[in-house]
Amino acid sequence: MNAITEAVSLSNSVDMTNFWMPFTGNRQFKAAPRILQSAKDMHFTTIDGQKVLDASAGLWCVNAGHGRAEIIEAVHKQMLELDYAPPFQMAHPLAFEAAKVVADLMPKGLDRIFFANSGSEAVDTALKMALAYHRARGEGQRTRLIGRERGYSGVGFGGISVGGIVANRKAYSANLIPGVDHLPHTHSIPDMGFSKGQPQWGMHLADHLEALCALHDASTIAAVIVEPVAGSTGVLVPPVGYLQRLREICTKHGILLIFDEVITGFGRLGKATASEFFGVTPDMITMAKAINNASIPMSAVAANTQIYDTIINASPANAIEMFHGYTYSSHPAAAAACLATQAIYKRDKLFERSLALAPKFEKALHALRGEPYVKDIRNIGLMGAVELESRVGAPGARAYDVFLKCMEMGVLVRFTGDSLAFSPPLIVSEDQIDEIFNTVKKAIHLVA
Ligand code: PXG
Ligand code: PLP
Repeated sequence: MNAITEAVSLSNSVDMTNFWMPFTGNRQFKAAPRILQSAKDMHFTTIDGQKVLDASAGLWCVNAGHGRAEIIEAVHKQMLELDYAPPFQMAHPLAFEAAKVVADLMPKGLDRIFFANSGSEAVDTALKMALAYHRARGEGQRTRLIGRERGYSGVGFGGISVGGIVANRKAYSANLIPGVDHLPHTHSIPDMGFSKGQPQWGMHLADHLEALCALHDASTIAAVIVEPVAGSTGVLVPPVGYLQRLREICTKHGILLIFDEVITGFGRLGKATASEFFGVTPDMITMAKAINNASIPMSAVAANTQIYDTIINASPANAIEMFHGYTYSSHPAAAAACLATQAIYKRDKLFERSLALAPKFEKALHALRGEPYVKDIRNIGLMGAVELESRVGAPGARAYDVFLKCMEMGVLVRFTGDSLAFSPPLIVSEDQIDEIFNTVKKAIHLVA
């Protein structure tokens, strides 16, 4: 039985009415569902037993590959011992241990770790920290937040306000955080098409931050938040010098710089952080996903010591210094998974492996240049995208069809608009990299 028949028969036996699926065409999906049953290492298995190579590490998150026994055992053990501990006014040992392990991987100075459960919550947390920090140092007028066009920082009201994806914003437009402004995105195919790694063109776009400082007055701006590499909108790699320039302008004007590393964190670029990879240190880093191999919801903000000290010391000694936290902040199971995951990354040298595989990945990806409808290809580390020409009047349809065809041929890719995105687990083999891009090539020929 093929995947579609089996999945449709599942839809006949299971009532699919009640599950309101996230970021999914619910009607389209439920008419022809794609159901995953299990996963191990580099592969998912669908409900009908078809093996599918995971070219996207789930949603950019399963960096150590699927079904890692050490993580599962650590979670199991932890759940037997302590299933839950309130994180407000109480704690458990693994919370401190996980914070220490994460802090040790962060750039120097970003050593205070606040836990949340999703990238969206980490972003909200970091934005609140920025406001609290300026307030604590007597600059409470710094309330303005600066994001970027084509940025994705999750779906909380904070994230969609600083984010730059129209579809995520338009229905909520009147209720977005007031006073937010945006930098221009850095993508321009005529100027940087088919760049390998960082484009040479585009550093000047960071100077737009100076223009925003001139427009609003820098003294009203609390923070700038950008993804070092924009992931969700199709792997937009920062131009050479761009992040350095943002850092300089922020420092000059006393503005906090936040890197949203929910996708780039934990080895995607071959280092623990994109910050380390690019040699630019922000004031805060948001992370999630691969922090614990996506096995249990967990995210974090790493803040520099000065931000922590400023906020903490602004309150009386026995007061709660920051009114913020989640029921599941530093959940014991998530913390156990985090420790086990980080031990795997370290023992198996997966960040180094990612760095070493990047040239092979780049070569195989860019070999798609010249194939039908391929409009641009871009990459950095183990993340890459192929942008296809849109069909007239049907944006996104071509990439969707390629995604379906790849799935049928046993490879799961991600698509966004008319871009296909690739971010395999860091355990991917060279042969599997070839398998991914050979399949994509065939799929483009078959359906594009
Ligand atoms: N910041 C960044 C940079 C992200 O990529 C979030 C925040 C929000 O994280 P949560 O855990 O709240 O989803 C993200 C999430 C995709 C895709 O296919 C990307 C994300 C999530 C789902 C799909 O591009 N990124
Ligand atoms: N809504 C209500 C009624 C709550 O009591 C709480 C937490 O206690 C929340 C929302 C927030 O939930 P969480 O801490 O899981 O983010």
